[in-house]
Amino acid sequence: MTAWLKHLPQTIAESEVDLLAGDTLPSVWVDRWMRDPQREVIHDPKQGWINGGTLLARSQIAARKLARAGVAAGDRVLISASSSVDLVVAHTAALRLGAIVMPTNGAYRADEVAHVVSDARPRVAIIEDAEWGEWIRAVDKNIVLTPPSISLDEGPDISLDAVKASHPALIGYTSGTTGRPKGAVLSHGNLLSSIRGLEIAWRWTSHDTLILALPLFHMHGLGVGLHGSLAVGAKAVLLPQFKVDQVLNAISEFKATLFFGVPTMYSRIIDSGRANELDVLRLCVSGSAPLSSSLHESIQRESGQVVLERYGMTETAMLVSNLYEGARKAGSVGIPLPGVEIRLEGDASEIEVRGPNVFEGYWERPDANAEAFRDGWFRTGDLGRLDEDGYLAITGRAKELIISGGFNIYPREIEDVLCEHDAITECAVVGVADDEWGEAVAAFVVADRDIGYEEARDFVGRRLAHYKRPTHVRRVASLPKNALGKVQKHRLVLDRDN
Ligand code: MLC
Ligand code: AMP
Repeated sequence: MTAWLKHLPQTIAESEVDLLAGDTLPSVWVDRWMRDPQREVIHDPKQGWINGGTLLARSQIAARKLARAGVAAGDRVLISASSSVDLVVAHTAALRLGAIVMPTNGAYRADEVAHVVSDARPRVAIIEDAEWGEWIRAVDKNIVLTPPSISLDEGPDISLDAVKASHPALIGYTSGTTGRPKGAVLSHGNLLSSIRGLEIAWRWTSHDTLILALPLFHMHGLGVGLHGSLAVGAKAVLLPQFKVDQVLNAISEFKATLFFGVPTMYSRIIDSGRANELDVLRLCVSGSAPLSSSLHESIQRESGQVVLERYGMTETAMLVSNLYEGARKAGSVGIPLPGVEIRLEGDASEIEVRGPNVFEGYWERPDANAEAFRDGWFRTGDLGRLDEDGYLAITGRAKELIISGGFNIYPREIEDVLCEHDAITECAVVGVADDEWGEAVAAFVVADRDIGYEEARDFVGRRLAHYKRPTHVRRVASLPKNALGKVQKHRLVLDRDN
């Protein structure tokens, strides 16, 4: 039996599942907004509720402005801003125009911004930080800059919504296994099929209201929370920051039914002593990083909510999920979502995936594509085990990756920066278990003099996003190496706290 049939409600037969129904996300959204223009769709603290009719009109105007600035179908538009109605309008406008959106983490510093800009060469950058403008223009002075409100001249009426499922929609930057971040190109069909799968699996309907405090520059907040809410005609309440009190107050104020978060968010909700207020929700979802069994149990004990854990990636959108009606197992990410197939390969049992949600490849990186796929299956770099019910547990990673508070950190990037420090001759960075963040960054340095914790953090923080700063810094006489001179990271262990 196809594993994913377990996600279907009794009312839907396998033959009725059409993961590309509507063809593209913008066409599905536009259809909803035209059919029910009065319906409230998005709320932000500044603009309040915006209905479908307003989104339709505002995204059309924004698209004309982008077109006037030179954006044509297939051109890239970088978007980096905190969550707001304006950001949603800008994003939907770019997609309706057929542009490829590059959602970019606002914590990036100059080098990180320069890398994605020179790699994907956006025509327009929608940003809220003047410093970013300088960094972007240093790469290419012709890139048009605008705040999320799109303060550009409006062009003539143009035809929108002409994209097809096979056309590229997003470039999400991720480092995969090695090297500098690569752009994973997701098509409209990839994104739509993932949302259609979640719509079925999580019984997501227009009656739902999601509290969305995740940033809108990653798959979790953008590709699941925002895209899904817009596609099923549900409501989304945007919170530009994650503050426990604001989230819990919003749940009650907006009579919310859904909350999606990373484990660090759930851990903070437990620490607040207000976790019982999650009890009114229809569904709590966790993803992007492992949810420990103890946190899963605490949430259930405090609120009665059995959190549904799921697993996804930038390259694939959502892959596997626990069941809505059926077991939600702590420590497991569940069963493949509709249309998704998984297999475990090699001695290490690497998780490989196939399905309409899986991206075609990295932006202008045929070399990386050759490594990323094996016989048409995408190699996730995660290791897994299947139990007797077909539930997948993630048991480890083949790729060098630290996940801190749901953000991915690649040790190599921090090592390269630390090695620029004039007192550091060698260094190695590893992830260590951390109660709040899941994992934290530990740097082991060989240095001519003592490098203080603050000095190392500042040094990294000036060059890389804040969450990549080391939480632990150790000066060591030498790094453990094997006969070939490769650092044996498993032998780097913290003996005491900073
Ligand atoms: C903030 N800090 C972090 C951090 N976030 N440090 C390590 N890891 C992080 N993730 C630092 C700040 O710089 C600050 O340092 C200190 O922690 C306290 O900051 P804060 O204001 O309390 O943090 P906050 O802004 O509340 O951020 C915490 C958070 C955020 C959990 C809300 O990290 C977050 O939004 N995480 C979600 C990431 C996400 O969306 N991932 C999805 C990836 S998609 P100092 O020194 O100034 O005190 C994906 C696919 C899939 O993985 O399957 O979903
Ligand atoms: P990203 O590249 O930011 O999309 O992150 C994807 C990675 O996050 C995956 O390859 C996993 O390693 C990890 N991940 C996502 N969801 C989970 C989860 N529920 N449990 C453990 N790891 C997860």
